[in-house]
Amino acid sequence: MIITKTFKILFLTCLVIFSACHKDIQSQTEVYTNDFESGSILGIEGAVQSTYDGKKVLGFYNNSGFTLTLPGLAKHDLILLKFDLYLHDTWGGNHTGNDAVIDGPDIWQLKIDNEAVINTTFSNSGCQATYCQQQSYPKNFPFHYDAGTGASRTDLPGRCSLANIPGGTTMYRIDKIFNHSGYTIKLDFKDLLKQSNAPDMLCDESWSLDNLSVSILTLD
Ligand SMILES: [Ca+2]
Ligand SMILES: [Ca+2]
Repeated sequence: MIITKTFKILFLTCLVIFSACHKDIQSQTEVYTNDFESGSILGIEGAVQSTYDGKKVLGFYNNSGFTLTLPGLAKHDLILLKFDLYLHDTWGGNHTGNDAVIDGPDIWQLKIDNEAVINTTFSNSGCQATYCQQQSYPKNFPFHYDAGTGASRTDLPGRCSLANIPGGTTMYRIDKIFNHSGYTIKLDFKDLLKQSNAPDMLCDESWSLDNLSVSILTLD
């Protein structure tokens, strides 16, 4: 298990910093962790607290999101972000609709210090032989993968427009390393959802987030 984790960190490091492939991770320190069960939202702007599937989460968001700012970080070369991202209801991925209805693309973003490091789409449409609203995740938009590619859970119930329908929510366990060395980090989690014919946007499609962890890493 330890070998697998170490290998993964080294592999991801090589993806992030090609010139640093000969370097090893020297230290890893978790500087923020929150499962939101206590209600603590220190350092978070735009926090909305709700319960989904029996767990307290940040959300639900549509055309909005939240910002976590962490000052006073020790010297580091990389950051490791982990979180559970829940996409609720009728996310349509790359689908853009037609002249009558604009229904996408359904974009979700993570920005680090105002730079979008994740800019992707998710789809809950499922895929049949003749119909599939594709998504960009696990790559950035525009890319083409089947709905649900990379998801950790595809059997969760919808929240509002697909309430209680299995598969109406998908969950992605995000676990990524990024370049970062600044004293302060600002993390923006947001969406740019589109659905011009929805009477209630938040009910039509939304997202929430749980189990957020931020670690700083140093290289040899
Ligand atoms: Ca929670
Ligand atoms: Ca949409």
